[in-house]
Amino acid sequence: MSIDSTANLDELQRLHGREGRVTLSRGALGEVVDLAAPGGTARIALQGAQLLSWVPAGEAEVIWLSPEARPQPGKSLRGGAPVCWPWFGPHAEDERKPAHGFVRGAPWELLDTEATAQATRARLGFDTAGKWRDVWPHEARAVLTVTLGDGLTLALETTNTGAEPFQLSQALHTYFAVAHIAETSVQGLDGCAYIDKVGPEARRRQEGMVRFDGEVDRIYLDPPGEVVIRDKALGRRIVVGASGSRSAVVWNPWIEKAARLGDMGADGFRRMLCVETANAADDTLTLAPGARHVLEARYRLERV
Ligand code: TA6
Repeated sequence: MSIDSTANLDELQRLHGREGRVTLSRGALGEVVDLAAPGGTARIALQGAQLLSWVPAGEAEVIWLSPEARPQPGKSLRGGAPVCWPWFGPHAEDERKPAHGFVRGAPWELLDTEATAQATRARLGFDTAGKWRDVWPHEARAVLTVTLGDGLTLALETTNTGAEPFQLSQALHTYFAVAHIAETSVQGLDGCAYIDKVGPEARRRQEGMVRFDGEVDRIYLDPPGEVVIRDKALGRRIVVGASGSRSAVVWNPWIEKAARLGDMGADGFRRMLCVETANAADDTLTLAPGARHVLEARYRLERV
């Protein structure tokens, strides 16, 4: 459902709004759903089902959004948590197809919302329903459930609604806010094999923590458990738990690539780090007709 009039926005608010917990609005970032719960607040854009903000109670923003983020139809905002689906990165056979699939800049439907004593939830859906056949010759439904409680959970469920199996690679491409990338490190990947995408593609093994003094673009294979962003300057850790995933992407574009991207803002690369919960590379799945798969990322913030 795309929202193209104030009346529709009012209608959505009537259907899905919840006093003090779920609010729909339209502003500079397009149509957004604001969630509030005792544990904090979150914001999701209806275009791309893109998480734009998560602020745990009493804390500073956890999600990085470029100061130059401007809504454009068909394109995700730079930052937040774009949904890369039904493929991650460049298309395997046809590089003219959009990178990271075709739903991150497309309108999603707000399916329902829920508020309990502890949590507020919104579910957004996207159905290929034949409409995307020239880009992707399969039929599938994606449902993203965003649950805001003490932490924040993104669960992306894919169902093969067609008659043929298809390959699925995907990522919850979350941009986290950090005080300074050079004082940030990532723990939990020591000993993991990874595909290094900077320069000629190569397979390597992580030794110790991931640190940043240049471009990093890696697909880690089989991370053993939680991946932790240690932000020394802010005195906090962002803990990323996952299920339905056997790969994690760590990305910072650094200076030149950030300049090439053109929408990162001055020095934006210093303030962000992507840790993406994925099914990518060796972790690409095959989904049989009727089969479903849930990729889940669970975030919590810890003070150190
Ligand atoms: O996940 C890392 C990555 O695939 C990088 O290679 C990088 O260029 C990035 O995502 C952002 O892609 P985008 O298409 O949003 O510019």
